[in-house]
Amino acid sequence: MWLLLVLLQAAVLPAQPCEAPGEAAAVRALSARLLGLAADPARDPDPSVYLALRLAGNHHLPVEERYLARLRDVFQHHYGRSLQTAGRHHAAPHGHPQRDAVATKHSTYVSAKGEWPETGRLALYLLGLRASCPLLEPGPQRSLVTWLKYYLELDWAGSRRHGHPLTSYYQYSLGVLALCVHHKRVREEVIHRLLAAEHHGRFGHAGGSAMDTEAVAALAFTCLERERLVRAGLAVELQAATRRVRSRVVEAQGQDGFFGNVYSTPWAMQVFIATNTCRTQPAYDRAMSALLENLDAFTTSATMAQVLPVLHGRSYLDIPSMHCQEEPDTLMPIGPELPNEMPGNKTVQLVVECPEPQCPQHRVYDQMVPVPAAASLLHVLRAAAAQGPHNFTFGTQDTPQGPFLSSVLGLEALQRKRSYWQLLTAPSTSLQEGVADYRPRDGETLILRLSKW
Ligand code: B12
Repeated sequence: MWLLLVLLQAAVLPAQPCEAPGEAAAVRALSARLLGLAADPARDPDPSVYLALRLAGNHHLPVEERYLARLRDVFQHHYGRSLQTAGRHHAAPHGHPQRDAVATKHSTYVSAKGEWPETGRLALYLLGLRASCPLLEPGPQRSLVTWLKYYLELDWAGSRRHGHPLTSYYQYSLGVLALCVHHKRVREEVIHRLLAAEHHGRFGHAGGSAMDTEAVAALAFTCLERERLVRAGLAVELQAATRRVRSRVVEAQGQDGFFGNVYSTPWAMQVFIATNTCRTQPAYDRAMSALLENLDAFTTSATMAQVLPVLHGRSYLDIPSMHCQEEPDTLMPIGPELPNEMPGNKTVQLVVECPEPQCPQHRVYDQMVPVPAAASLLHVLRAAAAQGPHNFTFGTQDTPQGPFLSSVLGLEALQRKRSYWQLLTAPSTSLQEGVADYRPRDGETLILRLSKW
C-alpha cells in the first residue's frame, strides 16, 4: 500500500526541480565571467560555452545571438557541403585529430585513409543548435545530422576493429546524446557498443578517470529511453545501465565530496538531475557544497562551461524541452579575474620520460629550471627551451581546453596510436590541469611522460 502511494505520487506530480544556487553571488559572477569571455571576438567560439549560456537561469540575449552566429560561421562553412559531395573527394572533412574542431578553419580534404571523425565537436554544436532561441529552421541542420551519423558509424566501425571508437567513448556518447536530443534514431548496434563498454568497464584510460565518460554515457542512455527511441527490451537495459552508473558515481564520491575530481563532478551531477534523483540522493547535495567551495578551480571557459549548467540545476537533457518564453535578459558580462601578483622566483625540476623501445634511455631530460614565482608549467617549458645548452623543445596545439602539449623533444604524441604527453607531479600524481593552468610550487618535480590512453 505504502509503495503504491509513493509510486502514484511519482506518476502524478511533476518532478521537482533540483536545488540550484544559480542566484548565489558567486555563481552569478561565474556566469558573468563566462559571458565576458564569450563576448571577446578574439576567442574561438566553442559550442560548450554556448550551451552553458543557454542553460543558465539568466541571459544576455544579444551576446548569445552573436555567439551563435560566430559558431554557425565556423560549423556551417565546414559542413556546408553534403556528405555525397565530400564523398567525391573520398572522405569527410576533418581538422587535425588532436586539434579542436573550431580549428576547422585549417581543415582540409584528405584521402580516405586519413579520414578522422569529429563526433564530439559536431555533437556539441548540434546540441547548441537545439538549445538556440528562437529555434532555428531544421532544414540546414539535416546535413549536419547526417554528418554526425556518419562520424558515429566511423567510430562504431573503429570500435569493432580496435576495441574502442576512433575518437573516444566520451565523444561517442556525446554523438548518441545529440542525435537523441534531435529525436533521431540510432542503430541498435551502435547503442549496444556503448552498453557493452559500460558493462565491461571500458570507459577509463591510463592516467585518467572514467567518471566524465560514464556520466555522458548515462545521459545518452537516459535520453534514448525517455524520448522512446528504442524498443521496450532495450529501454530496460538502458535503465539498468544508468542505475549502475549512478551507483558507481555514489561509490566514487571522495571525502572531498567530488565524484572523480572537481572537473568531472559537474558531469556526474548532471546524471542525478537528468534522472530526477538529485532530491533523494544525499551525495548530490554533498557534491554541490563541494563545488560551491571550489568555484575558483573553474578558471577556463571550457571548465566554466562544464560547471555552470548544474549550478543552475540543469542537465543536457533539459535541452529538448527548452522554451524561449520569458528568459530573464539581465546578465552583464565581466572581465576575467587578474592573477595575484607573486614577487620572487622559484626553481622547478623538469623531467621527460619516454618508454622503451622508443627511448632506450628511459629518462631523456632532467634539468632544474628557474622561473618567476607566478609561472605556469607552460612558462617553465618556455624557460627550459630558452636555457641552453640542453636543447629542450616542445609543441602545443590550441584546443577549447587551452594549449594541449603535443610534442616534446621532437617526439610527437599520436591520436592514432592513442599516445599522449601525460603531465605528472613527482612521484606519480597525474595533474588535473593543463600546461597553461598548472602553477608548480618552488622545488616541485614535474614529469612529462609519453603514455598510452
Ligand atoms: C578524452 C580526454 C583526454 C584524452 C584526449 C584524447 C582524445 N583524442 O580524445 C587524453 C587522454 C589524451 C587526455 C589528456 C589529458 N587530459 Co583530458 N580529458 C578527456 C575527456 C574525458 C574528454 C575530452 C573530449 O573528448 N571532449 C570532447 C571534445 C569534442 O572536445 P574538445 O575540447 O575538442 O576535446 C579535445 C581537447 O579537450 C583535448 N584534451 C583532452 N584533455 C585535455 C586536457 C587539457 C588540459 C587540454 C588543454 C586539452 C585536452 O583532447 C580532446 C579530444 O581531441 C575530458 C573530460 C571533460 N569533462 O571534458 C578530459 C579532461 C578535459 N582532461 C583533463 C586533463 C587534466 C588532462 C591532462 C592534463 C591529464 C594529465 N595529467 O596529463 C591531459 C592533457 C595533457 C597535455 N598533453 O596537454 C581535464 C581538464 C581539466 C581542466 N582543468 O581543464 C578533464 C576535464 C578531465 C577531468 N575531469 O579532470 N584527455
